[in-house]
Amino acid sequence: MKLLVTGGAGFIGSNFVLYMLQQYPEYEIINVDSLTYAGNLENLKSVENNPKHTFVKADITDAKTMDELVSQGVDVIVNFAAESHVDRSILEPDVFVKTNVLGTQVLLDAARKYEITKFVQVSTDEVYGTLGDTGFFTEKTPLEPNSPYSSSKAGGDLLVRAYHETFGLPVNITRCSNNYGPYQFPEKLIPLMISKALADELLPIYGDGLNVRDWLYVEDHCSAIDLVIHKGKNGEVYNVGGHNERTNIQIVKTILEQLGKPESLMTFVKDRPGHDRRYGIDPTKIMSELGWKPKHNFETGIKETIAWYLQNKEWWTRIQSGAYQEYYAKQYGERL
Ligand code: NAD
Ligand code: TDX
Repeated sequence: MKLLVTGGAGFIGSNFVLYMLQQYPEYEIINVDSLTYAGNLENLKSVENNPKHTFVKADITDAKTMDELVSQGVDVIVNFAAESHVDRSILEPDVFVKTNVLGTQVLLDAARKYEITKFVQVSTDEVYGTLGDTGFFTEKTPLEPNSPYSSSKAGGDLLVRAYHETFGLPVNITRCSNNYGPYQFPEKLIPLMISKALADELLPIYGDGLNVRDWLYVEDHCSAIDLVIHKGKNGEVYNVGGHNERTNIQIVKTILEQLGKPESLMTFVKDRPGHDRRYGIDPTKIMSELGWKPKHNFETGIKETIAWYLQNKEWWTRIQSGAYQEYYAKQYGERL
């Protein structure tokens, strides 16, 4: 099998490439990534000499290059490439629409032209909007995205759906909850708080800190996508999550406790505009129809993740570069 993986130098994409090369040493992977601030070839160091893995630096909105790549006998496309950070989408929505909507359409056109056997769109629970205190997102929950990020992901999802309905393209959409684990860029809650706590800096908690996210260890997301590639019924959406709901304050306190740092580092800052209150996934469909089961529980997963960030300090200090500092000043300048 030959896979075109987009965004495979990012957090989940690189974990997925490493996972697939290990699970299926006979599969070929073309990994295409434009290496934005979030893409990092260091994540792929262990497979740089693997002849089954080819890295191509290109943008998914570049139709000519995507056509050329898919024409090389690709069977399956897994689309991870995206602008992924909600706060950045509030500062600069345009690039989110370009990559997450237009980029998806470019890939769908190439998929259609070369009659690939599966197109997997890696999407997010954020397209469903927000939950109140009770209930869960199912695949039938209406799409009510609230941020430029989630609305651009919903736009991509709708195009994927349309290419199935209109052209019969064999597609699946996965909608996973918040991931955590190695190689996550330190702008996202967990690695940001780890890096700040280690530096004894203030940890910025938006609003009252009682927003709830449903956390899944990244490897469990990879195993879900693996199953969808091989067993997903064409045209279907699969929600992915492990029922690990935590408030942001609980997450931050866990990190501080593990690192032996004081809770006085927590500081409450101005809320994120349009901040979704709660996400919670009902994973019944992927569990019962495809037999997916997460392997990691949150308590051990978070410990392993903190240990990884402690052991790989160079990885994240290197990427906290000038460009990141500029973003951070824009994002938090008025809050801290
Ligand atoms: P990330 O920001 O870490 O990685 C995104 C990757 O895409 C980067 O390597 C970047 O260089 C690349 N990229 C961006 N624009 C591109 C373009 N125009 N052309 C080619 N490559 C481009 O994101 P992530 O957290 O790994 O998320 C991966 C996917 O999973 C995204 O589609 C995201 O919406 C989805 N998702 C993420 C989470 C999460 O918790 N992180 C949860 C559910 C779904
Ligand atoms: O500094 C912070 N302080 C804070 O309180 C940051 C960065 C976040 N938060 C809060 C906002 C959210 O309630 O923590 C929660 C998690 O924030 P993020 O890590 O930015 O994730 P989220 O907005 O939930 O989106 C993530 O999960 C779904 C990913 O970034 C998306 O790509 C994915 O689709």
